[in-house]
Amino acid sequence: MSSEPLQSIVVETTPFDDQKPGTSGLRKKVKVFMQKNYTENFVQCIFDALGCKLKGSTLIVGGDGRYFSKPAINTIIRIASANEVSKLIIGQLGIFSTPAVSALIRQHKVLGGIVLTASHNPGGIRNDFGIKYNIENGGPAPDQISNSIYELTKKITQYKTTPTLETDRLIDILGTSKFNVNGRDFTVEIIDSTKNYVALMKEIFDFHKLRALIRGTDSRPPFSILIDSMNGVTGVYVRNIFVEELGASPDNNVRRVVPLDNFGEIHPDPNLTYAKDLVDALQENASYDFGAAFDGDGDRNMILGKNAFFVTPSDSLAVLANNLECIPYFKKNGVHGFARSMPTAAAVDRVAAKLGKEMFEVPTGWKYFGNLMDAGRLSLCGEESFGTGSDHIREKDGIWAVLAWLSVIEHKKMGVEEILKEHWKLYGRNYFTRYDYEECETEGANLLIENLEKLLTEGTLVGKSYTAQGKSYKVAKADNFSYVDPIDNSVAQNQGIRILFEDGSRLIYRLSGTGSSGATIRVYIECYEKEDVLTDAQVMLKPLVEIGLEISQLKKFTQREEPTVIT
Ligand code: G16
Repeated sequence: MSSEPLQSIVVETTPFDDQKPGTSGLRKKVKVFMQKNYTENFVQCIFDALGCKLKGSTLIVGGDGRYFSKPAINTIIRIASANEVSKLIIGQLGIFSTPAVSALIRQHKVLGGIVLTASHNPGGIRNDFGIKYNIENGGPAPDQISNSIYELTKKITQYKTTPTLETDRLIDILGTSKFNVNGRDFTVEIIDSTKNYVALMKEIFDFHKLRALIRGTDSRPPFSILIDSMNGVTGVYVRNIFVEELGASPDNNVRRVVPLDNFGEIHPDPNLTYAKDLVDALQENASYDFGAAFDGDGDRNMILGKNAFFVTPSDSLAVLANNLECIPYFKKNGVHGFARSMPTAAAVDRVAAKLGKEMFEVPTGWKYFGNLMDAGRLSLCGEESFGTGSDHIREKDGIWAVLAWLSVIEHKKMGVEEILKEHWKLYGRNYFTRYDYEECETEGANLLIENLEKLLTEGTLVGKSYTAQGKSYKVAKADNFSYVDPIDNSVAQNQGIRILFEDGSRLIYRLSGTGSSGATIRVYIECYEKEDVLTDAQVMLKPLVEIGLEISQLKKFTQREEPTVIT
């Protein structure tokens, strides 16, 4: 608490040429953010991009607690105070999951929030840090705001700060501190990181039923879960929700639930490669009925059944869409439309068609769902990149997805594998896999995309047949995906190269927008089978994978024999 009048100052600076936000905010190595004025410049540009709305505003600030979070938050506090922000609401120790920030922005009806995370990218001094801005609906800034932030970073000459504002231990202790900066009040409120989010989950789901599922009843044995926070921010929420509220055992049902600033040197990305520990744990111990993992900032999720039966995110979305009525939130609010990102397999489209719901296909990036939700046309959406969520907030939400799955399991009184098999029997199966080639040479990756674009321009792909392993596929359409937002008519172009075959199979290529070094090439492969629903996905998709590598000449452009990650 300080009432002594403080004066802000103006600091001269020069622009950095690498502050273009990616798929979701600016993500770079910690050492890049540590450069003199680097973080300051970016934060000032966020504020400048907000224009006159900033004056007198309140913002939420917090993140996954990764290395460099505290100095970044202190910088934000000082720069906010000098830019006439009225109040910052910050998670204790700087901790908020990404979904929790979204929930708080909405609950407090504030201007927006700053989320400090590089999501699923590794943390620690040698790894990644990130800053992203979320708007008043709680969602990631749309392209138009990110672009104006980027334009400002290219010409910034000064930033404003209050160097004498004492930030030492400010974010460690709950409570409100008031400052007087340039004669104006500036407040910093430090709040509990979990309280609001836990209350929201209790409104959405029937915790009584979920507790009975996990603890067991006289007529039903406990449903044994293993929830893995991968040393990320969800640890604090998992302890609170699954252990304290739902009665899970702190020793047997949850793991890696203490958030670490370097995630214990693991890659906190919930997929079959980086969450292999969890897969192994479920394979080794058949008494577990269910497994789930989250990424560093808590917006991604992976769902596993007994013996580590893997649910693709695309199937996860379709199953939830088909069963939403068992969740109190949807009973109360109704189910409007569904949506998925373009590379996500089209399993949910079949559910939408059957249930007579609107269905949207948007570019990769959660920011593209926000307008549809705000317009009341979208209730549930997901992405193949392990994101699932609903219109309760405007970010994807890992813990929400797990609670939704447990609700479906409780309602249907079936295990994960049984639920999937029933679903495929009813709808057929969209087989899907994604090949990631991480940290490739940027030049080779760009040439690969340019070469594909050339094929599109030449128009030689359409009508051509490709054969591999005795299976033939004829190209029906090939393009670079573009999207017109049905609400504000904004256009997003060049969102991924699509090769669509006559039988509905698809090959998609795009460069990741979330990496911090080199280029990551993603190849998405999908086919649909009405009857043959129980073949292993990698076996089923092998011919298409071969064709995908042939068309793109991936090995030639990257010198890579194998992908880094297959999901
Ligand atoms: C971000 C976005 C997601 C997107 C994902 C993958 O996730 O929020 O909407 O699907 O990136 O992006 P890319 O394929 O460009 O790497 P997160 O969890 O990293 O914030």
